[in-house]
This record gives sequence, structure tokens and C-alpha cells, in this order.
Amino acid sequence: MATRGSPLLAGPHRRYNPLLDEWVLVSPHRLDRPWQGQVEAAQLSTLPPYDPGCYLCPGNRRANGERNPAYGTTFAFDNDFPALLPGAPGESTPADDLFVAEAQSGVCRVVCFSARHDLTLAQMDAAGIRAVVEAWVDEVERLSGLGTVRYVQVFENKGAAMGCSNPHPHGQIWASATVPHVPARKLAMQRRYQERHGRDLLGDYLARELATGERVVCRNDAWAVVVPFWAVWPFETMVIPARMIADLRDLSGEERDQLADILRQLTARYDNLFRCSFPYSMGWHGRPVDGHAYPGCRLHAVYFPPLLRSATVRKFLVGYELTAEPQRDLTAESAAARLRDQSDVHYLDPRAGSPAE
Ligand code: H2U
Repeated sequence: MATRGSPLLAGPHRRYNPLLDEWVLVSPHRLDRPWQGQVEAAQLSTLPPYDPGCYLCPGNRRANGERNPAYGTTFAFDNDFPALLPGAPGESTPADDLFVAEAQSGVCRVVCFSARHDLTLAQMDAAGIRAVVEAWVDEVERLSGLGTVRYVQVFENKGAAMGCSNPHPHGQIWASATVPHVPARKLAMQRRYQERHGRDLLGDYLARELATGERVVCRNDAWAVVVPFWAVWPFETMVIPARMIADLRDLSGEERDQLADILRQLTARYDNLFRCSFPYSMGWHGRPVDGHAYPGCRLHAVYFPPLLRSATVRKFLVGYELTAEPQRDLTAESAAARLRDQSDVHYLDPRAGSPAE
């Protein structure tokens, strides 16, 4: 939907999220003014390439006493403090409308993205990020083969602002015996759309986003990044494949290459926006690994960064947002334009030149 010239979208309005069946209140009159965000002096990384005290660096000991191998690219291991434990699935409380609990079993993994302690995905080259894509695919394959897992949630929690415990570039994977409620809701909504329209929700959505371009941040032949029409977080984005694919494992070699390229572009733009290591939580949503059909399910990644106006001014979901529904001032269109205007050469890359003061 194009917003230019729409009186409805110029004033306070609610936008509907068809993937989650939720609403967000948008108040463009409060903040949709010329860009006044403070740009801070470029933050330089002071991290060493190798930290002898880091539990993720090659060759170091983890909390459980195991020693990491001298890995060169990526390295995945069972989380030493897993939120889920392997076990028999299925036990639940007796039928009750008020007090309901069920056992949840699963496996938690940690994936180191690079041997280098001082890098982030935004600073890695396409080959390095491509290795991360391959690691994600390998993990989904391995975990789905266990037979006790229905859903594999690949995610990355980046930055202290998101509660990340270690700057060494890494993500996590939690594989569970049931489908968690966010992906479950998305699967149900995509199924309903597919049954009503005979086409998939995200495919239709992407086609309309590409037609106006208003919320498109960047794209290549295989992927597009958009700030969704219904975004809650200021610079929230979705990474959507051009082809109808439901599972990371179904990506062709070319699509994996292109994914590495688009992730590099997106994360560099994020860092360049406030010249900082942009915090976020991101994750992949796709088909459960239980062998059932999930009509209309298209793979996609979601990014939820908390920053609003600078490296230090963040959005909080509080007050009305916790008690009623989420709200934003900055429109999705303005956020997309700001990210689109950023260079995809990382500000710390010598090719970016010296940052303006
Ligand atoms: P976060 O940075 O997102 O917290 O992830 C790091 C994970 O690494 C965390 O889940 C695990 C923590 O349990 N970890 C180990 O598995 N072994 C260790 O020696 C320390 C931390």
C-alpha cells in the first residue's frame, strides 16, 4: 500500500499485521518530521581479534570444562546452559481450562559465526556470512534428523542492549518438540490466506511492496528487505525470498550466496545509521520439521532492533504498549527511507572514508 497522499495514513491510525493477526498504533504526526536524529562520533571497536577469556573463541575452555576446537570459520556446540532438555515429549496437565502446562523437550545449540572475536556479521565479508548460512542449514538438517524435534528456531541476539552475554559473533538455535506460539500463529495465518486466495501471503505482500518500493530497504535477485507496513520496532525489517521456499534447507547455492550478500547489506546499513554496532534480535521463521504440509508457509527472517534516535536512545515497549497495543511515531516508510539512504559499505571499512563529524 502506498502511503503518499493518503489522509488516513497521515494522522493517527492503526495498521494490521496479517501474519500475526495483531495491530500497531501509528502516530506519524508526532515524529514524522525532517530527520533530526543525533549522529554520534563513530564508535570504534576496542575488542581484540582473540580474547583468552572468551568462552567462544577457538581453543578456549567453556564453562563446562570442554575446550573449543581451533575452528577457522564457524563452530556449533550444545549450549552448556540449555533452556530445553532432551526427553520424552508429550506429558501435560489433566484437562483444565485455567491451569494448563505441558512438558517441553528440545535441544539448544550455540553457533559461533567467526573465529574472530572482534567482528560482527556487519563487518564480515560475503564468504564469511555464507559460511554462517551454511552452518544454519547444517544445524536445521541435524536437529530435524533427531526425530524428537518439531520446530527449529534459528536466532541471533546481538548487543548488550538485547541481553547478549558476549560480543563474540554468535547466534543460538533452540529446537523444540512443539511449535512455539509466534511461528505457530504465522503458520495458521499463512494457511488461512493460502486457502482463501490460492496464493501465499508473503508472496503477495512482497509483490506489492516491490511495486511501490516505499518500504524496501535493499534487494538482490533472490531476496528483498522491507520495513513491514505493520512494523512495531522503529527499524524492524523482514528479509523475504523472491521464490516460494519454506525451509532454509531448500535454498539453492545461488540463493545462499545472495542471502549472504543481502545480510551483509542490511547489517552494514544498520551499523551505519547511528555509527554503532546496531543491536537487534533476529530470527528465521519457516516450516516445522515434522514432515507435515504447511500450505502458504514462506521462509523469512525478522529483525527487531531497539534503537530509535541514536546509538543510545532506544524504544521501550511500555505504558500503552504493554497495557493496550504497540505504538510507533516514526513511520515504516520513513524508517525504510533512512536505511535505504545508508551506504552498504560499513563505516569502519577503510573504503567508507573518514566519517563526517
Ligand atoms: P547469548 O549471548 O545470547 O546469551 O548466548 C550465549 C550462550 O552461550 C548462552 O545461551 C551459552 C549460554 O548459555 N554458554 C555456553 O553454552 N557455554 C559457556 O561456557 C558460556 C555460555
